[in-house]
Amino acid sequence: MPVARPESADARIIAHVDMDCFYVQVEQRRQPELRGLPTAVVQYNEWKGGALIAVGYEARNFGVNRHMRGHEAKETCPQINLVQVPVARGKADLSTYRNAGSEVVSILSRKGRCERASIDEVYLDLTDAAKAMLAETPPESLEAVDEEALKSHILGLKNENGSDSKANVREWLCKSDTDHREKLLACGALIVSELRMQVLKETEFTCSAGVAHNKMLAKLASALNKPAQQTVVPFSSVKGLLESLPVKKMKQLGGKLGTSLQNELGVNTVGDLLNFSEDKLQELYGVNTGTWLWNIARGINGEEVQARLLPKSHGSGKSFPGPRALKTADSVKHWLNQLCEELNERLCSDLEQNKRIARTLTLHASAFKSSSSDSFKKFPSKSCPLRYGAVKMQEDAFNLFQAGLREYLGSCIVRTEGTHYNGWRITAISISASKIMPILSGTCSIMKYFHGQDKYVSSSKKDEINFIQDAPLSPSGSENYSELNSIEPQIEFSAEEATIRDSVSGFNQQEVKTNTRKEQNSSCAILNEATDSFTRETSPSLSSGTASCSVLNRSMPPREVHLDDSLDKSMIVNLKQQEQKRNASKDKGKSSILNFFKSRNTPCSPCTQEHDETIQNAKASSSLGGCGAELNQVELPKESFFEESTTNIEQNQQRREAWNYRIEDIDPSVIDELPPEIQNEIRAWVRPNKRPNLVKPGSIITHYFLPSKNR
Ligand code: TTP
Repeated sequence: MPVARPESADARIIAHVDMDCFYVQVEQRRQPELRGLPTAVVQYNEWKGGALIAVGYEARNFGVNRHMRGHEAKETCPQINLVQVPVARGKADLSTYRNAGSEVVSILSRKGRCERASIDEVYLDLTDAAKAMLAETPPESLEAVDEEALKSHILGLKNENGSDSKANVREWLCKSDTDHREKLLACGALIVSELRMQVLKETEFTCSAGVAHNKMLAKLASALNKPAQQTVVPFSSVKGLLESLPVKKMKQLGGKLGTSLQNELGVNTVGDLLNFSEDKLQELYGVNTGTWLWNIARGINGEEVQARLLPKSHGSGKSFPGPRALKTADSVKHWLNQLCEELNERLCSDLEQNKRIARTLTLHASAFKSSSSDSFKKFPSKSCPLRYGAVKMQEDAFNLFQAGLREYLGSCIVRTEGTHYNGWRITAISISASKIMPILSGTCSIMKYFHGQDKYVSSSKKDEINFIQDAPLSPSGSENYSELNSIEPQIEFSAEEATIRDSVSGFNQQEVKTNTRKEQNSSCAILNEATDSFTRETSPSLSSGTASCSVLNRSMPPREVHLDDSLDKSMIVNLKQQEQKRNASKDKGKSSILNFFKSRNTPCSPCTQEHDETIQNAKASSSLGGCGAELNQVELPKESFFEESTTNIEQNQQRREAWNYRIEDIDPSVIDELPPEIQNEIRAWVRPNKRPNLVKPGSIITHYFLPSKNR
């Protein structure tokens, strides 16, 4: 939904920079012999030569467009060069393009606040840079104006395309008797042309840009003159730009809202909106949307450029159209494994390069049932706390799929294993990692923890620990940059939630050792270890502390654990506040532990053995109040606790750790539903002061949850 934001009275200088036929340029840089030749990038696929996803400007001159398939492009332009998107794990691998985008971002971000809006576009707030230029070297003082700046398109400038266009542009840029805002805009144009030249020099890529007083106008302008050009929108030209702009071309009006404006109000251009009062628009579309529509008709848009160079979520997905739809659990598992491998790689490199970790794993799918009246029912998205490591992620993703499928089919007895076809088909599936945050600085606990841990830490791991210590405290931004290969909806990250605690609750401490053996990727292994350590260090500030520390003796050598002096006090306050807030808002009736208890005796519990760690982590997170409120958690299967044996005390203890945080959140009515022999024990937990620290070997509850053969 669009959000109406008032514009500040002070003039801002905003640029939108968009790469030209980006994937084609990346391929042409890789194969310079393709430069200047008609070229397109095609998504691998045997059907009609695959789908075109990027078309070079030379090919566009021959009439090739992105809606064509490879064969049609060949017919239209026989000499076209079709380059296939790199493939990895049976699906498109966009890492080359992503990295190329990052190269550009690193250059563009040199002059002001930079927001990476997609794989190949950024917004820049150049207000400060423009003000500085105006104060130090105003355009009118320049002896020579850069050639690239002289090629700018200044909207509304007379004789813009005439023979003396450059002279006109020079005159506009260097005008001394104009208003302050226009002068700043001229400075912005000079800065952007310089940046674009720098991008070309350092990356060999061309880009186009729009320079205006707000994001909306800058974005509209950048598309007006492509490739390798820039367009400037003076205040006086805003009306002219918008009055003939088709309403559907406006960001956020391409869908239902735009259609409604067309069909119900006869609004075909943005300018047509000027015929409606703000009251009328509010009456029709609500206060917020009404005001937003009224604003955009006048070119008003107060949206800030967010300082964000990194994506807010990572996603990996694949579609299986038509006959390629997945019909068996085995095939779904196979593809989920591929997607998880890719996602895990990207998360690990994000961790390594940017010192960030993700907290939530979400699965989305599109499905249909072959014989059902509600065949249009949506496959529910499912989330759980994210655990690093491809194997764990694969297990969790498949559990999420099974949970989603059960709900989708609305059936209690669903076979989700093997090759049996159950009448469902999956036409697209994706997983995403969200709630990404920097690893907190302000504590050197992790460093301390690893000090002397050489047997666990390779040299590269040591580097990583260093950056863990150096990482910034707060998240780098609060808005998503949607990756193009991801089909997930973007999940908002609230800066308010900048705590690592919930995320680390998802890491199974028991697996620390095995991770270092099992996981190939050192970053992930180290993260599991590091975050375990972090849990132990930070928990005391939030709960009693002793319980969280007790696990130290298990998988790691003993060490002194204390709340690090350098742990930022404000962070602790912040964590406590969040804890209280979550406590207050939590819907007890929906806590995952409640689900667990409920599912204990329901016939809907799945017959398949689901991995207990997911459940454990999901439960831990939920009981910690982490994501539970907003996530569609996996229903907890009874089997998750059935695998325990009485000798596995540490494991029990560990599970109890997770419960300990929020045992008081258990709805008392749930306890009443339990068999009397375990009610007392649960009640003892619920009374914090009397809560035992350890599950006793002979604990009734341990027996209760054991498989019957072991009872
Ligand atoms: P765009 O910026 O939409 O287009 P473009 O850069 O190819 O061309 P233009 O000069 O007109 O801006 O997309 C950026 C890249 O994203 C594009 O090169 C390929 C990729 N992409 C897809 O993979 N699928 C899509 O549907 C679209 C639109 C783009």
